[in-house]
Amino acid sequence: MPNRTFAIIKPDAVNSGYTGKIYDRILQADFKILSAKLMRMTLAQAEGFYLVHKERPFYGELTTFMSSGACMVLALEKENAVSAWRETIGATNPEDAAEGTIRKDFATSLGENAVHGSDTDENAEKEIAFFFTESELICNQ
Ligand code: IDP
Ligand code: MG
Repeated sequence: MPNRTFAIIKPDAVNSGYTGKIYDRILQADFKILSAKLMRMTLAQAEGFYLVHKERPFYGELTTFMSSGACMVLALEKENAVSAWRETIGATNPEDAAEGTIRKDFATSLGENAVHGSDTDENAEKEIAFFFTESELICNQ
């Protein structure tokens, strides 16, 4: 049974005009897009979304960056969606990301690394619910 993951095309990538190219990578990797929206997070939303990183030294930098401009949030579906999407995006630091991954091709730094991907099925469901209502996940109906 396919399951779901949550993705963000981050402000650095949207601002650089990579939204369409990253959308293509999502489709090429056979993810079904259950929902997608362009939005700009408030600082409070970014702080809530990344609450798990609250104690990390980069929390302020990260939440300021994530609320600095437009991003695209997406709910994706595929067999083993969480690990499949993390493989598609590559390592957190683009310098360590494998050839052909989104972060290798579009990210500029450890902080501004083009895309987000959930790390577990449980977090994927929480993250999808943070930005989407069930009725917005239109392909799932
Ligand atoms: P992930 O996005 O690959 O799951 P996490 O460790 O969960 O990586 O970190 C969340 C996000 O925080 C990263 O994608 C990146 O944007 C940012 N980040 C992680 N480590 C650092 C750091 O050392 N400095 C600045 N930003 C960081
Ligand atoms: Mg993470």
